[in-house]
Amino acid sequence: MQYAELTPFPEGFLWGASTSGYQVEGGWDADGKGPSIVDVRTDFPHGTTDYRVAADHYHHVDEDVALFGELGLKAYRFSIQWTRIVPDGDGAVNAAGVAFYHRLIDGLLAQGIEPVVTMYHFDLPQALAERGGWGNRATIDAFARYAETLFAEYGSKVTYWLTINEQNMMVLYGQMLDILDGPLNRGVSAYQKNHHMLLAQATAMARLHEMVPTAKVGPAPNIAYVYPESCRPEDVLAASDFNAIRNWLYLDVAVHGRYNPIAWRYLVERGLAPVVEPGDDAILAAAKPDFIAFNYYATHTAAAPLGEGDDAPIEGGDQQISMGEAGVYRAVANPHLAKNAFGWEIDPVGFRTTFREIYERYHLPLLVTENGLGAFDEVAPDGTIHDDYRIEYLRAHIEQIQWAISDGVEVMGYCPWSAIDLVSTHQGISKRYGFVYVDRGEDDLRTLGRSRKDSFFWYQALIKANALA
Ligand code: BGP
Repeated sequence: MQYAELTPFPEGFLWGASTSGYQVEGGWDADGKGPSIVDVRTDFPHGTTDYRVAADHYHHVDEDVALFGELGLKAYRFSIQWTRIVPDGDGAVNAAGVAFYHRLIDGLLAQGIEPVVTMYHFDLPQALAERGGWGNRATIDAFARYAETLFAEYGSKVTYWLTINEQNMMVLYGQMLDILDGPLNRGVSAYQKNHHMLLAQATAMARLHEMVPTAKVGPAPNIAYVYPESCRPEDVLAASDFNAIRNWLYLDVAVHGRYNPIAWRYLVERGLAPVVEPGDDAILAAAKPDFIAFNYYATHTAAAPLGEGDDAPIEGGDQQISMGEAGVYRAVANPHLAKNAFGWEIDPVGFRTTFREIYERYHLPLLVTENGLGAFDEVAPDGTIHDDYRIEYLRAHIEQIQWAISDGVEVMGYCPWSAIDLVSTHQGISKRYGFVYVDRGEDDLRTLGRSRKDSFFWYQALIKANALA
């Protein structure tokens, strides 16, 4: 639909930016922090760094927050590392870890920046992984206790909470990217773990509402609308199946407290359905999110499967490169879309479609917690960083947010990935996303100094105007 005039961004729109704890902080064992599954990883793709130093935000926190203030952020979405707060995942609380996030949150509030806190972003405590990870129901209780600690500590300062980052990506690609619960637990079905994470999420949402009635909480999956390759009815069905398996499974449980029927049928048919214990349904049904946060990078495109055994799976998928599944759908490239340097498609209009689909299904306010362009940024001899390709990407996506708002979708804010350069989930630090450049290479830590990219000044002006120029 087209409009004579677009609706302006509302007053108080949360123009923000995002990071996650393990990808930005470094200080992986500082001040009593315990190891998480990402800290103990050794199998990094050739030539890419681990997470021990990352962007060293742990030691640059005041400088970084000052830069976020200068950028004019209204919100900063970050994650708390479970192992800073509870080093072994389920035991004593580490006061120094608690203090670090007070310092961060207080710094943000002093700059007028709303903290948006993710409780868990891929960094399961290694001690819990050694006791069965998400396959062990005890991890649900450990997460609930950790969440209660966060609410008791930060509940008076933080309004916006996110439960689990990209649970759907952990289930679909977690083993490949080593972000679910480590190599120790590969024998247990990812959908049993998923069920336990859904219970952990529901428990945390309900507990937050009891402990901090003014707080607002939402799930934070990666939602990418799936197009059919063509209007051939079989392609449309395949896209509908992949939408149910990739997207709606997670949001239906989070919002309605019950499994999506098509996704459930898929799980049963494939022998993947989790064991649901008495009482689980009531836990899922009792929790109600206040909003939906979602990460969006691009849509996917699906075609009808060729037939059991005939589908050649695409090798090496990730969050944005789907692999297809024999008998369910074939993953195909969308010929109408360009790709970034890492093979991820770029689809701003699909962003608007994704907003509309989510809003029509769930009728809850939407907060974008990730969207952005990974690229190999170059520093010019005078120290400037001309990331006009990133500005283009962000501009095109922000335009589509305004179209979605004009469509009547309630959009709370936009937190692109990432506030500052950080380490990718599987492609190192050279795949940069930030408004702020961090001077380090994969192996060479260099100065770890910070500089503002061109996108920093562009976003600063946009936030000030509360509008696209
Ligand atoms: C999302 C994750 C982030 C982040 C981002 C970019 O899936 O929530 O943690 O890293 O994608 O992906 P990548 O780091 O693989 O480039």
